[in-house]
Amino acid sequence: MSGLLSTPCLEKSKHATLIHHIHISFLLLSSNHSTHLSSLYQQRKQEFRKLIMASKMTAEYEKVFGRFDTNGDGKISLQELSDAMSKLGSVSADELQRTMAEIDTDGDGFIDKVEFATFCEANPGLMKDVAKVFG
Ligand SMILES: [Ca+2]
Ligand SMILES: [Ca+2]
Repeated sequence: MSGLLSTPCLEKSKHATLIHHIHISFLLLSSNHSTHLSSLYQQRKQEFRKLIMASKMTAEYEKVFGRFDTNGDGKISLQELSDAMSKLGSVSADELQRTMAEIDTDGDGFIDKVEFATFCEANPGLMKDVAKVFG
């Protein structure tokens, strides 16, 4: 049993080191403006987001995210958020827009897993209620 338990810990510290490395190159690249480096920077940024996601996304968040993301494309649209929120109780269009704006921090109109996990972490009480309804 202890052997089984030690694996996720190792994985976690490996992630932490990787995140650290990528974060450093991220900082270095962001100070340079050449086109080549800026595309590299975009790539790094994506890798960085994936790593953040891997370290933040717990099994519980995954499960709740899956309930919201009904078409399974890996992001939550305004319509999917609306469907999910109506299951929790009635919400006005205004509340829906505000919730979307609050969670969708990069403003692309969709909630991705990083944004979702960040919101879950910031609102543990709310997420418990949500998990009860969708769990
Ligand atoms: Ca979706
Ligand atoms: Ca977004």
